Amino acid sequence: MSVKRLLVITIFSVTFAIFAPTSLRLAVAAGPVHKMHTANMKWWKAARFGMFIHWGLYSVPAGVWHGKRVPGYGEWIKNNAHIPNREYNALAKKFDPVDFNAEQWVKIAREAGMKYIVITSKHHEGFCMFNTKATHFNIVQDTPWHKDPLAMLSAACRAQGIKFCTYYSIMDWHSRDQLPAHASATHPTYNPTHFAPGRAVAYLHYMERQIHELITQYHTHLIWFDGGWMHGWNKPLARDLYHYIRSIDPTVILNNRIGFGYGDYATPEQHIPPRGIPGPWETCMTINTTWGYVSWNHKWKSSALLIHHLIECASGGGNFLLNVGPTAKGIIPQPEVKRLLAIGKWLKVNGQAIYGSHRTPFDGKLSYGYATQKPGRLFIEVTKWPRSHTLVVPMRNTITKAYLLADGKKLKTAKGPDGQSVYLPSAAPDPVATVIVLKIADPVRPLR
Ligand code: FHN
Repeated sequence: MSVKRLLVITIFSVTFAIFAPTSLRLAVAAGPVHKMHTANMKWWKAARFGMFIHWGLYSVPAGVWHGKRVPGYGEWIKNNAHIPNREYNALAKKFDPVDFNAEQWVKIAREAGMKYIVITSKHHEGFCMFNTKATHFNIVQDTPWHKDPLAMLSAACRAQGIKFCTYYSIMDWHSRDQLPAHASATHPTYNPTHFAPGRAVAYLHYMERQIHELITQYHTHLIWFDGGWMHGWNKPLARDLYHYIRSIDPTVILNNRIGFGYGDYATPEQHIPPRGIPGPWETCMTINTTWGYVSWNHKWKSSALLIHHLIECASGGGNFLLNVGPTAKGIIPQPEVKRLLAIGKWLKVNGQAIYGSHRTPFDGKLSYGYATQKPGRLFIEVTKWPRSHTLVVPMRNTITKAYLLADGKKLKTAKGPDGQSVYLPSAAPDPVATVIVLKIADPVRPLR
């Protein structure tokens, strides 16, 4: 590994996440993962594409407080608009997601080609989106709806062959065990919180009760921790939590934001590390520029860009966890659904190049797109159709067969000084990304 790459990785691991009060900062949290991996990473590595769901009380104000747009992520509104606890808690009485339909949400994920769902069971706001005995501040007890969306989603996932997973924030703006950065009756700033004196272990036990519920009630396949930058979260606490989870169910996958080197995979956020990073990793990303629903945020990424992002993740050996932010009524916004279905349509034709694939064998960037591979096959995802209608693949291997993945149409090839040339049709069959399959007898021997 180059010194530059090592430096980048080190910076990732140190930058767990630092937030300015009303920030829209893009946190990065990648870095070394703990030696004790769960043995159960196989499905996750093959999955490549998952759905992140940020849904909580924050979907009620939807980015507007006292008639004013609040800049920043929707799920940060309690912090960013400096909302006192009493006022924020009252939002629960207005949270009535009568249009929620678990089967439909899971169907959208399935049709998008996603293999797992990670939903916020508790975000920084502290509101629990599941039936917990550890606090009444939860969707079943505190809202007029009185239902448990995680139970319904977990069942729908099981029925539709999708892995059900949960997000859990260590930082908690509601808990009495944590104190806000700047306490004020009228204008508090929560982030970053710190433990109330002597309350760290009590809070650890609260978390353990809830994690136990997530594992035993909902059979979460993975726990996606976050918010570990709160002051006081330390290695002994992370270690205890880690071993506690392993003792209940050693197959549960954990992301690395439990902190201090624990966890199974790295989690770059809102960016894709060029050509990936060593070890398992997953980029999480928003479709617009917020995780939680914001009624006035319409900065949608195009379907083409999202497909390119998915390919780039797979090409770097990583997963892509793409977020949706449902409304307070329980609807996944239409612009998100539209994009997800477009990705699903592309994956229906080209999924072989993505699911269960391995990272590119090439160190350098390919001018015309990306590469992924499986034993005996190299896939080239062409995102920039070359004007010369020729791909030069920088490898020594002889190609035994070349064809378009979409329709099996054979392509001519020839050996040249810079590698293997593949002769393409004059126009790209798929302007977003056309996949070329190259059959080869041996593992790829790159020229650069
Ligand atoms: O602060 C959160 C943010 O709201 C969102 O949940 C993202 C998703 O990865 N994680 C945190 C920032 O790193």
